[in-house]
Amino acid sequence: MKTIKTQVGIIGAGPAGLTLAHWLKKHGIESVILEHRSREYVQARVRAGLLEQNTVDIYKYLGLADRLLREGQEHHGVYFNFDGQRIRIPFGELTGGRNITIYGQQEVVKDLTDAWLAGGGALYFEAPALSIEGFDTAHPIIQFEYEGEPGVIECDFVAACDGFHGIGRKSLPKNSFQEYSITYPFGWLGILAQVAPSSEELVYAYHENGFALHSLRSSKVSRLYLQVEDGEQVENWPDERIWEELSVRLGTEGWSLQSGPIFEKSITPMRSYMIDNMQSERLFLTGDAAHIVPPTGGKGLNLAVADVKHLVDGLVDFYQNNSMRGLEDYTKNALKRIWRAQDFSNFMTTLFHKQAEHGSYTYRLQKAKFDYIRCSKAYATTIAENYVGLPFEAFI
Ligand code: RFL
Ligand code: PHB
Repeated sequence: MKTIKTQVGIIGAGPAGLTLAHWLKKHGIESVILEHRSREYVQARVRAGLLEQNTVDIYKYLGLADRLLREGQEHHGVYFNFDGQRIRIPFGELTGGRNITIYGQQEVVKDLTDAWLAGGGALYFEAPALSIEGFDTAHPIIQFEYEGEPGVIECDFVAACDGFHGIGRKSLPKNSFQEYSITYPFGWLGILAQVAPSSEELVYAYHENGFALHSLRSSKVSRLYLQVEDGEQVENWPDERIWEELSVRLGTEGWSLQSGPIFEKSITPMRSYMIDNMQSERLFLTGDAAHIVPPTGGKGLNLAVADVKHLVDGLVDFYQNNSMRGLEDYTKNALKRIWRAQDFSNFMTTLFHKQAEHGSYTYRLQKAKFDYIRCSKAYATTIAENYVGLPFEAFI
């Protein structure tokens, strides 16, 4: 049996786990990461693209933003389309200069993994954590498997950064938290295509056929999404149908969508989920392990990084001042932003997705919101500040 001793045992090498490990290292706190999947699998997993200002600032502070700043694209505004009519929300003017950056999640994961391993960090791939025990004592352990052999991490604290399907949440004592969730009756079909983006900034569109989003990854790669029926199969969406539908839904006067070879295609269900207690004694959950939001506001990865900030604050307080105070307040500190993101993601989702008959009462409320954003700087400002991400001071 392999036994590893460390200060913080981290489960999951997604954005949350990797960011936590780097940030702890910056404060001289040791950690070991276990990752269920292979390095290739994790780095090929196509997901987020929108990084908030806070997230980029954190990676700059951690010295992990060289490639992000070189290859990521800073955006100063976003387009909203409604029934073919387009408006632009300018971030700089409405948020005092805060922006978003488009940079693929798998690139973030690659940069953080490379830097962690290059710095001699411990990270075991294909090493699933099987159980978390003794977190109600000062000596928790994580049982895991590696190369067919059982292993144990003995640590001071366990950080479950293991995503929505991980073991972290299942390990919390029953009745120690309340769950909140909504399942939306639609999903997103997402594609990556070898074609220059048709818009320099993102376009979110409501159309009577459903929602569409134009995003991008580079000057040669576009990322696009379509609202599809719940339970829809990728096989029903040949490339021509996807381009046709994107073109119709995103269409606006004087603008046309360029198409190209599609090299990634997948369908994601849309749901909101969260728990109101993300910790128990010496076990802490961060990121998707504790909450998920529909991707319409681009918040999931950013929330994961914000959770990590609060957990690092608590752990630093413990190791520097021998105080559990910051750790005890971890959930309380993280929850305010999580609820804000739940609300904003729900707002964006219900504003842009087709939920009822075109022309119905629900549709008219959506249109009334869009018309109000168009003419009210105050309304546009609340959207812009949520979209680029509120500063940490906003939640104190
Ligand atoms: P992850 O990324 O799921 O990582 C968890 C890791 O834990 C591993 N794991 C285990 N390891 C060891 N032992 C076990 N027992 C384990 N169980 C699980 C898993 O293999 C995995 O590697 O969670 P994390 O780190 O919390 O990060 C969260 C983000 O991945 C997620 O919120 C975002 O991708 C959401 N999201 C977006 N977020 C944004 O901020 N901006 C966006 O633009 C954005 N777009 C999106 C998105 C998510 C999408 N999908 C596919 C859900 C677009 C889409 C389509
Ligand atoms: C993406 O580029 O993948 C992306 C951008 C904005 C969103 C969701 C996803 O709201």
